[in-house]
Amino acid sequence: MEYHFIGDVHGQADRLEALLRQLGYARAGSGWRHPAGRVVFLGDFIDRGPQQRRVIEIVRSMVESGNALAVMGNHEFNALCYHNLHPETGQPLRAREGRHLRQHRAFLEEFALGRPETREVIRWLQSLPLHLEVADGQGRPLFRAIHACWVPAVVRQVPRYLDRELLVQAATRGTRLFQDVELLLKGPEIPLPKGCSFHDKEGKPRRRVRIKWWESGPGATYRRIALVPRGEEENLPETPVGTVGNWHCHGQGEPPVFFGHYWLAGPPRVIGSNLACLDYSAGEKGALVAYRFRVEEAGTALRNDCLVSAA
Ligand SMILES: [Mn+2]
Repeated sequence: MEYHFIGDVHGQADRLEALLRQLGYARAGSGWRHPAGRVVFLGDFIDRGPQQRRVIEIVRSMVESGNALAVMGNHEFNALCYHNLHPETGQPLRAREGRHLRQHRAFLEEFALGRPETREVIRWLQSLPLHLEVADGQGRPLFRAIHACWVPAVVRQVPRYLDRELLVQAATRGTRLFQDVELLLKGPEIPLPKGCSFHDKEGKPRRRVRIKWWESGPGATYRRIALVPRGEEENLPETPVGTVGNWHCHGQGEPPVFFGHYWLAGPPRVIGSNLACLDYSAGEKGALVAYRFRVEEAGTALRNDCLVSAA
């Protein structure tokens, strides 16, 4: 038995099908099937790319036929908020304008706001878990899957599924659930030291920065672990982040964590013996990347030769 973890698809159905073929899947109805494997999609299948409908059809039919599992990404979460209204104010949970509209345009072109089929797809997106741990026959954890960042203490306090009421809470800034969902689906962000800032890709000055949590730890420096547009690194100090930046809580002996979200570049590589990020920017020009995880090899270190990619 194998699990095939697939990173952020972002509307690239052709690449997804090429990758499934390489992994040994064959077409079955509107989805795909493997004789001894199933996919685990790591979220962010929607937005950006040109084939929203086809990607949703593939992912959904594979999940519904038991040929795949999937977790929710920040783009699916944002879509839930965009398409749902606050029960008291009647306003969308995510404002339908500016950056939010731009980020969601490719989806809206294929699934117009308010149409019954759009509402149906959104309801299905809401059925996806925020985090997933799969155990073997003896109840020992085999692996963990999350869109951006697995923090055990946070995962324990976040419900797996968002019903209507929890969705409203998760969309409301200031609630604990809002903070927790941000952390799991977008990853940790830390404040910069006094006087420091950098410019984001829209040129806006920022005083908080997203980090490579898997390289974090009290001794890591801001410059080394910050995720900033190219050229902005030099605005960040070479001083250690200290305790604010200690998000690497996945020691040896913990089951492997598979995640996406981080738009990595360069040749795909596992991050460590029990960590693999599978997002190599397939939403733009990068490859779509999978990790082939054999259940018999559970407990051994993750390996680069298990990575499979489709350009
Ligand atoms: Mn993402």
